[in-house]
Amino acid sequence: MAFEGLSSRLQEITRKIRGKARITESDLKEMLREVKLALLEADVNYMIVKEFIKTIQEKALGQDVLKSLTPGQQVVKVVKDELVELLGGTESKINFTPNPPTIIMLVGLQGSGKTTTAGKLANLLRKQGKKPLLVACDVYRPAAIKQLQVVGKRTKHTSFCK
Ligand SMILES: Nc1nc2c(ncn2[C@@H]2O[C@H](COP(=O)(O)OP(=O)(O)OP(=O)(O)O)[C@@H](O)[C@H]2O)c(=O)[nH]1
Ligand SMILES: [Mg+2]
Repeated sequence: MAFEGLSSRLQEITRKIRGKARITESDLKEMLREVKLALLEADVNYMIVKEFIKTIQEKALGQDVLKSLTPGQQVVKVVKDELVELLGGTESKINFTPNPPTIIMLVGLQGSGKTTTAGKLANLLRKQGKKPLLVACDVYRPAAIKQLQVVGKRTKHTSFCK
């Protein structure tokens, strides 16, 4: 998922609604439409976005949020709580072997994004002070080596090994 710009966009959307003394159902719909677009543009799966918006709408309408004294803040809280839930309430960590290298296996259907994820992981690990190595060993898949080079170059300082 590409989250660049998503937080500032959500901040902007919620800022507009937070200060409102009264929020109508159509204000809520308008805000949710903007949230939906922001999430879709950040590459979040359409079905997940649909479910996410539906849950927020149900919670906001069902719990008399709009009739509360601080509807804007309540709505923002509902959105925030759901977003935390969506992104995973728990954090998972990679277990590193005491004897490097740690080998990470990515499993997925063809074209599901394994190579791209390898590049993203390398980038993340490099930022954490690790020395990721992307090793292209697949000589059968067309252009697999070239693709890994391109993906790896984008992460700049990742070491390379053909
Ligand atoms: N929109 C979007 N596209 C992605 C994402 N991850 C990968 N892709 C694209 O999906 C296509 C396939 O990605 P790869 O990383 O090559 O997938 P793969 O699982 O390594 O594919 P194979 O090695 O052929 O099995 C590429 O065009 C990627 O740019 C993502 O998170 N969002
Ligand atoms: Mg691949």
